[in-house]
Amino acid sequence: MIKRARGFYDTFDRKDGSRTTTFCAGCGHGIIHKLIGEAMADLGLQDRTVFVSPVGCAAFCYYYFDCGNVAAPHGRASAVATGLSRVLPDKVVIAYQGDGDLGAIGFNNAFQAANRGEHFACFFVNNSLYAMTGGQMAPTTLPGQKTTTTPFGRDVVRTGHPLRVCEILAQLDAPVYIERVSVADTKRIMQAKRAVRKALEVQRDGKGYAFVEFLSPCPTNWRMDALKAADFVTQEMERVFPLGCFRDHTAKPAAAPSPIAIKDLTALMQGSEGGIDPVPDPKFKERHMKFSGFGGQGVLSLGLVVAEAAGRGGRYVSWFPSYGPEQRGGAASASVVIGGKEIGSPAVDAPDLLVAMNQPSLEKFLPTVVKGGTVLFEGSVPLRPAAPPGVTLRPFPAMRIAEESGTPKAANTAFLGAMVELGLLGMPEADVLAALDASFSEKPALVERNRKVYEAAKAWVRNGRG
Ligand SMILES: Cc1ncc(C[n+]2csc(CCOP(=O)(O)OP(=O)(O)O)c2C)c(N)n1
Ligand code: SF4
Repeated sequence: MIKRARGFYDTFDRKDGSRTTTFCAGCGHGIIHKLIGEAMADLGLQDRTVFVSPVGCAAFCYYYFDCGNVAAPHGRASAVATGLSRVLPDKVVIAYQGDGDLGAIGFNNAFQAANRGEHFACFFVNNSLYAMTGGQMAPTTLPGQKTTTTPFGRDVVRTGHPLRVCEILAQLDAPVYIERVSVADTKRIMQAKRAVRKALEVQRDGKGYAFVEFLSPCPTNWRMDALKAADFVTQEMERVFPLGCFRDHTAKPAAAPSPIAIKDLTALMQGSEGGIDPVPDPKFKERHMKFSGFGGQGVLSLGLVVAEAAGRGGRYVSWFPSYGPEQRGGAASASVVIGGKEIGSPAVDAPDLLVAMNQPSLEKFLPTVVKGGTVLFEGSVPLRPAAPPGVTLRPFPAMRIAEESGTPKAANTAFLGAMVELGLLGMPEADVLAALDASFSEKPALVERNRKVYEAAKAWVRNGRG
């Protein structure tokens, strides 16, 4: 009977219940997985470990490792590991990334995490190309190496030189441990084993950032058998990527604290004042709202105030911003979901309430509003679209009211007043006002000015003009 590797699930039920991995024969990923699993188990870290899987041939790490698992988008494992290690400072966090994942699309994420000295172990698998997608050139491809996108061999004049990630990270002050190893033969695997263990000990002891690069064969895309692929690693790859330890500060006595270890996640989620726990209310019909306009008009803040007010009333809420590349002037929107139970998705594709503060957002989102829904839009827009069947259109001169009230930038607050007066929010006004005031906690001078705009908007609606 084949003994299972330590640190792995008994059977890979997330895959197919078997004990076989998805890796090709002779692939380095399988060896590296085994080294990590064993070290994690031997050091007694399994219950404390959160493993971040990348995109690439190792995308399915969560099939195998018997520990906490999170899957990251392509190139983002170091960013996800940063978040995890900061909110869960007592955990051991591992990011596992390929050379396409870390060296190309995710290089900046990985580099900045190393530079900040984030508290996780980054295991970097360098097989010199993008394996999962069929063997395209990666930043680590050797000069002259043939890949599907460099069929005549990598030409460094056209495509640059191989990226030596260990050497680059070794220029940074923060990393505690950096080593390049290989899994091409038994002797090298034993060194790799020591490196994996050391990187995990750095995590166990809270010392900081550890990085291990593995030179790893990919027989399939190199179009070689396993033995030839192992030779390619030792004879070709090692010439460009010399093995060795580039940094070892592990003997330093003082453990460095995580950059901003967030000790109490609950307190963070609830805000510094301490929040209100949501109250389950199965009868409450989930609301979907969209606040949209130009960046700089305060649509994101408007959504935040509405979400905050609903939260103060004991509802489950989500607030999901979306903005264009421009800081000012681009399209921006905030999706707010308010529920009586935990919210499945914060995305709002079919709002029952739309606030549109400009023409483009009105035109963009109006067709998405559900039957029975309401659209409150800036009355000065030049073109009034027709209302879709069953949708109520309400023009509202928010900009003029804000201007006449002395705070032209507070058109978003004018919309808030109008929504309350029209009964569109379905929540106590006291919660809305508390949320509005709280949104200016760092600029108290704006509280009264926004209240003035808010009251003017309500008066405008009350006087029958809404
Ligand atoms: C955002 C995004 N862009 C592109 C892809 C396609 N893609 C999947 S895996 C991969 C390359 C993975 O290469 P590497 O990180 O070297 O891992 P390997 O497969 O070699 O283990 C790419 C480009 C994707 N999944 N997501
Ligand atoms: S394609 Fe290459 S990296 Fe991917 S599993 Fe096969 S041998 Fe491993």
